[in-house]
Amino acid sequence: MSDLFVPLRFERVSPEESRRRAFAWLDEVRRRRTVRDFAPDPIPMEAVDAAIEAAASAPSGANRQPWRFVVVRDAGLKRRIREAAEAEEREFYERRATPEWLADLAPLGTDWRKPFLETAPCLIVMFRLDYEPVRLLDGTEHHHKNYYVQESVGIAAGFLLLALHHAGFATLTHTPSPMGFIAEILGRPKHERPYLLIPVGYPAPDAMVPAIEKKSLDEVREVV
Ligand code: IYR
Repeated sequence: MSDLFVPLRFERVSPEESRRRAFAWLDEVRRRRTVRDFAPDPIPMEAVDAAIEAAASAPSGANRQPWRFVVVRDAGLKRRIREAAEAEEREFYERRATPEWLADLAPLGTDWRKPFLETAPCLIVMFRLDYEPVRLLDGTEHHHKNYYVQESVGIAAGFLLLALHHAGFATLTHTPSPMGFIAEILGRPKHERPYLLIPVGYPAPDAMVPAIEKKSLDEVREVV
């Protein structure tokens, strides 16, 4: 056998154990909420790094791992990101958003103000890499393509949100649009495209969340 393969490490558990684990996990996952009010308290950064490693273990097209995570802790950078995001968001709420879109957002109580971009002790900015530049021997640059980038990065983002939740942190999946300003402020190379901005921290002691519900199993799943 080729030594390009190694034995799978897999623990097969009983159906009862699967049921127990699945419901315990469901219970934990359901307690995750998107939080918009953060405490300024610091969080243990080794735990954030472990969550990023968990995210980076996600499956990806041809295992190309087309992502990059930038952890922003610097107060000056957070302020610049907040100012630029609020300018874009103002434009969105006051001009670009359709009435239908604004009506859909109303239950969430959001507006153009984004204080959490400064309050949260850290912002994880996820970038998608549609290709990676490779310098060839003749000095020219080749763009090595990545595959299924949207799918891959979406899966990694899901891993990240749950890993951070499991570690005891609150998160917000924030997508100011357009997001080009983030790459500029963080001085990222042009093959890195901003994908998600995830403030991470502890919730403010008086944090409130919208009273929204998830669709029931019967509404989201069919068995054929
Ligand atoms: N990006 C804006 C608007 C917004 C859009 C959606 I879709 C949301 O689920 C939430 C917000 C903002 O962050 O306020």
